[in-house]
Amino acid sequence: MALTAGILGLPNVGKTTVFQAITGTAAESRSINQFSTTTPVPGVVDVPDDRLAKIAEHIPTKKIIPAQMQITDIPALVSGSSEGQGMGVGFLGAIKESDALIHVVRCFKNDGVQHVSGDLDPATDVEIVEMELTQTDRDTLQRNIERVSKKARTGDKEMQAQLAAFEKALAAIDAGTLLRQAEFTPQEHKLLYPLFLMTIKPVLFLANVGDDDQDGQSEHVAALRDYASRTGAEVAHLCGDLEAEFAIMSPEDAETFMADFGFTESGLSRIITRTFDLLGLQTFFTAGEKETRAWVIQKGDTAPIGAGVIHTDFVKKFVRAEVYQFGDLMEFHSEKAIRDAGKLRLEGKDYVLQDGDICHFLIAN
Ligand SMILES: Nc1nc2c(ncn2[C@@H]2O[C@H](COP(=O)(O)OP(=O)(O)O)[C@@H](O)[C@H]2O)c(=O)[nH]1
Ligand SMILES: [Mg+2]
Repeated sequence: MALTAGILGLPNVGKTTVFQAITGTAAESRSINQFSTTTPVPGVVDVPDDRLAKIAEHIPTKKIIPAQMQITDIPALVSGSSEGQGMGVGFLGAIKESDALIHVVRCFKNDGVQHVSGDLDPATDVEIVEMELTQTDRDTLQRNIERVSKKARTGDKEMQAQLAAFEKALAAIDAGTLLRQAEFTPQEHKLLYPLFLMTIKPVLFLANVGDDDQDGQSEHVAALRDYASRTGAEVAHLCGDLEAEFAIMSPEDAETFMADFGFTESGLSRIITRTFDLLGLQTFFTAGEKETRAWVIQKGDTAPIGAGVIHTDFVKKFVRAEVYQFGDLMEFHSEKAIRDAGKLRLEGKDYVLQDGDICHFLIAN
């Protein structure tokens, strides 16, 4: 199952613009209307990684295939969404299904584009959204507490453990804590997971800045940074409008256009990399004559799970892996030299893959 980052936020903050910039799709469905995106739109993103081309310098290959990540453009949330205002509660499912959230916050001025509450006020905007998510989590927890209470009282140990975890989470919300800031044991996390709570998910606030603030130095972005550091979230900034234009141009045109606007580089790869990280993902490689490819795994995944990303059957048929690090290839320049230097490792099924591992899997017939 691939992990997904969901793009959410108030109406007209640039969610679809950012989605289109990140996925490199055409900017046709952008609109100045509220609720212009009415159903979740899934997309796929290539994860930029300089290491692929460097691997290919030493191990010639016919094809380079980057890692991919899933991303969803989620319809807007408004104040009262948890009670059915705006698009109603239907889209909340798309947030629940996201493993991490990119919360787009409007930090650009544009008189032609209506702002939901009139003024530009990122910190308040963010609180409106998080209040809705919190309210939904509270409802979910209350419902589930009710569900397990009776069985817990009859002495069912499993239900008692669930009840304790749910009550702890509800108490945190009642104390004004966002669930992503509350401390849960791995066991509690496991019990809470099936509830798909929203405020427990990792968040990247994406300040959508105007082209007059490419470096994200405005007071609006500063206010957002302050809020994020108080609530255990991260912040990045992007000029969504321009990046969406660059994303669909030829590389040459994009370069000229970017130079015109004083851009030295696109901010997109930074955002994609941070999102990849936020999802707890990492990359290992396979390298050969036919193709050199980056594969996506979760941090902590073992070698058979990594092999299973290549082909489901490989999980069971995994025998062992030959592994070396990207850095070894940069130092020794060939697999033979790596082997001669004693750097090529044989790893078994308990081996935990590391970011930047280059692997050959031995698979049973
Ligand atoms: N000036 C400016 N306008 C933007 C920017 N990002 C989005 N917009 C405009 O804001 C409007 C709403 O954008 P959209 O992506 O549809 O917002 P959504 O409702 O959050 O999906 C569109 O007219 C965009 O062109 C930006 O960075 N700067
Ligand atoms: Mg939209």
